[in-house]
Amino acid sequence: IPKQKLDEMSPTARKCYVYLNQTSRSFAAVIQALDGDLRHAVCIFYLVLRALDTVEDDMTIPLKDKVQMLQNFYKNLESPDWKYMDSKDKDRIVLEDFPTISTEYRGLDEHYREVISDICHKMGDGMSEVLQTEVITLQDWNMYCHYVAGLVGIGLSKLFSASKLEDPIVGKDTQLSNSMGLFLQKTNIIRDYLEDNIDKREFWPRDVWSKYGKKLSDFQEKENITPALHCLNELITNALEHVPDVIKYMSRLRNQTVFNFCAIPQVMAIATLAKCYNNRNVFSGVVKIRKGQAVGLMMEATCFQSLRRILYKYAREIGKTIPPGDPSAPKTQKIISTVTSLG
Ligand code: PS7
Ligand code: MN
Ligand code: MN
Ligand code: MN
Repeated sequence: IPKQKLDEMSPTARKCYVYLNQTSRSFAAVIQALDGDLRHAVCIFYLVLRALDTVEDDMTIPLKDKVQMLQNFYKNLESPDWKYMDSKDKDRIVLEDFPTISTEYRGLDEHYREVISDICHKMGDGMSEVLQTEVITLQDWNMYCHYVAGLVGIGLSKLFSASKLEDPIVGKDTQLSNSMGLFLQKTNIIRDYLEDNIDKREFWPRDVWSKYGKKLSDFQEKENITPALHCLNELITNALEHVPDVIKYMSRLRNQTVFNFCAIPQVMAIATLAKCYNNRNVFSGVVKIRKGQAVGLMMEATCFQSLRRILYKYAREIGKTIPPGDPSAPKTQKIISTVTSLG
């Protein structure tokens, strides 16, 4: 943000950008590059959801209290004094200084406020529902991902259209916005197998992993590596099913800053999936794309043609590494052919 703009900003607005940069490695730069008043709306949307997710992730809050907090969270947007001082999370600042964020929320245009409040309400309800049940079927998996990421895509798309930087259809077509979020969230859940397992959180759907093992944590044992990889490859194949929707969604965007904001997380996700595919390190550590690769992707993903080139490249890379005897091989092959032949 230019220095002159910073000088004009109120102290609470300025603090919000400090919190954005403190709490997000992946979104801070692209949010700050957004045009017009969309930038501030998305910044506040991010911080509100970061606060809600910090409550969801806090394993020290008793279940009953957490359910109440999540369901009522959207009401805090209207309460100038609400804050929460008992979090130990690395991002606790957004809860401890929530009054700064809610002050900025209340200063937003009412079209933006409606979207943010509605998504926050639905996400809090969804998170509290999922807390009390296990992710069993693929339908459960899609449902959880809808609550924590599909709704983000739907809300962001409505903000884009409300800003007039994008056509009304972008905000109305919730199926495609949902897919944009699901692709990111599934990638996150697949990659974070070990981290979530250590935290005793299970996001891999049981109907899938139970075909390959007795317990999800058994995939950490060296002797189970073959079924573990088969399970991993099946989930990656499932995530790839969202790519055709991602391409269609991205083809509708007209504003360059909105395009970059949307494209960068999607190309990071497909590069991450390509790196995780059939990779045993998912079960023993963190699999992350290299910094240089990430920077290259961010610079390249600035127009529809290059975005498509990147998606094809990683899809083909996965296609080349399908191991013989993998139970999902025909399905994987099929979705890769679909993605690489889209006109
Ligand atoms: C409002 C930019 C662009 C149409 C906090 C962006 C956590 C993957 O928890 O921080 O650390 O493992 O790595 C972001 C669609 C949401 C979905 C969801 C809101 C894309 C609260 C991102 C960010 C829609 C629930 C962050 C979904 O991952 O996860 C804004 C279009 C927050 C997007 C969470 C996850 C996001 C996530 P963690 P990360
Ligand atoms: Mn969470
Ligand atoms: Mn989280
Ligand atoms: Mn995660």
